[in-house]
Amino acid sequence: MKIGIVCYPTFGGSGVVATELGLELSKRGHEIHFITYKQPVRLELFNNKIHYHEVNVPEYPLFHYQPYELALSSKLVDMVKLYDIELLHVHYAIPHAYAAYMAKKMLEEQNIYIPIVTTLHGTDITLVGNHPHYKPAVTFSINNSDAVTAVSQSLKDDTIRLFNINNTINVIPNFIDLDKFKHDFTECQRVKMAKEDEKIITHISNLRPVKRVQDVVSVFNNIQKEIHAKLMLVGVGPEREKVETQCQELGILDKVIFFGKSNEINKILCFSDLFLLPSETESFGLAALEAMASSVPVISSNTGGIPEVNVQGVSGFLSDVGDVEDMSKNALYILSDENRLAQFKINARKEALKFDLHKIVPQYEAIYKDTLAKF
Ligand code: GMT
Repeated sequence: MKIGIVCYPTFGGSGVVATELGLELSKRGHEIHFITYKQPVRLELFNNKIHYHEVNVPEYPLFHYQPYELALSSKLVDMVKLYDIELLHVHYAIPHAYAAYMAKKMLEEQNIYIPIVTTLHGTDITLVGNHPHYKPAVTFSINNSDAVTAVSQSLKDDTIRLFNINNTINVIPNFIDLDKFKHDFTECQRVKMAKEDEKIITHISNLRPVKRVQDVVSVFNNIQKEIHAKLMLVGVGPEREKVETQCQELGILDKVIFFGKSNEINKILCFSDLFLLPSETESFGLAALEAMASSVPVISSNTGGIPEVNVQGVSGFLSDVGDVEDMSKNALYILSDENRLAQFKINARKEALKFDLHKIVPQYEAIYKDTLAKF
C-alpha cells in the first residue's frame, strides 16, 4: 500500500508512535509518505520506501495566526496526486483529521477518492479537543473519518463519554520495537552516571503540568532519604524552572540531573532502576512502556490508560493521582531489596513483550485493508 502519515514530528508519544509505525510498515513493503512541518525526530533510518514531504506555511504579517491546516490540506492534495497515495493515516484529531477531511473533499472534486484513518492519542481528546472551542470540529473529524483507532480502551471510553460519536472506535494499543530497548544494551554508561551503591530513578516527559513533575521530585526526595539515589529528569517543558527551585529548596539539586531533550532514551533507560510517571492523566503512557521494555519497573498513577500498561505488583505499582506517600512507599519496597528489584525488572520486560510491534503493527495493516476494501 502507499500510505500518507501525518503526525506531530516532535518528541511526544504520538509522533514517536507514528514514526515507528511508518518505519515498520516500510520494512513490511509498504511505501510510506510522512507529510508534516518538520522531519519527525525519530525518523533517522531512511530507506527507499520512506519519503518525507515538508509542509511549508508562508509567514504573512496580515495573519495573526498562520493557517497551518490550509497548508497541510493543500500539501496532502498535492502529494496524494503526485505519489498516488492510497490512504491517509492521521495521528491526532486536531488539526490533522480536520485537514485530511478537507483534502479528501478537494480530491473528490477531481474524482480521486482517498480514505482517512484517524488515530486518537489522548491530548486531542482529554485535554484540548474537549474544549468547547474545538469540540464541534473534533467531533466532526472523528465521525467523518473512514476508520478511527484509539491507543487504549480508556481513551476509547473517554472519547465516547466526551463526544457525540457515531463512528466505530477500534482500540490498537501503542507498541514498541523491543530490539531498540534491549536490557543488555552494550553502550550502557551507568558508571558515568552514578556510584555503584546509588539507585537511578528516571522520569521522561515534556515537563508539562499534566505530568506532575513536582510529584516526581517529592517521591524522589522520600526515596533518597532512605537509600542512595540519583534522579534523571529527561525532557524540556514549562515546569522545568519550578522543579529546579523545588529541588534547590529540598537541598537535593546535586542529586538531580536535568538531561534536556534526548533522542536516545534507550541509553538513559538502560542504566535506570525505577521509572516514575505520576501523571494527572495519560491515555497510554508510552514512556512507561519504553521503561518496561528496558527492564525498568514503573511507579505510576492509576489514571487513564496506564493500568493497561503497568501491571499492579508485577511490572511496578499504581497509586491515586497525587498520592506521593503511597508512590514513595512502593518505590522503596521495590528498591530496598536487590532480589525483589531484580524480579520486578524481569517482570517489567516480560509485560512489555505484550506490546511487541510485530504483534501490533499488523492490526493497523488490517484496518487499512478493511478500510480500502469498503471504500
Ligand atoms: O503525553 C504527552 O503530553 C504527549 C502526547 C502526544 O500527543 O504525543 O502523548 C499522548 O500520546 C501518547 C502516544 O499515544 C500516549 O502515550 C500519552 O499517554 C498521551 N498523553 C496524554 O494522554 C496526556
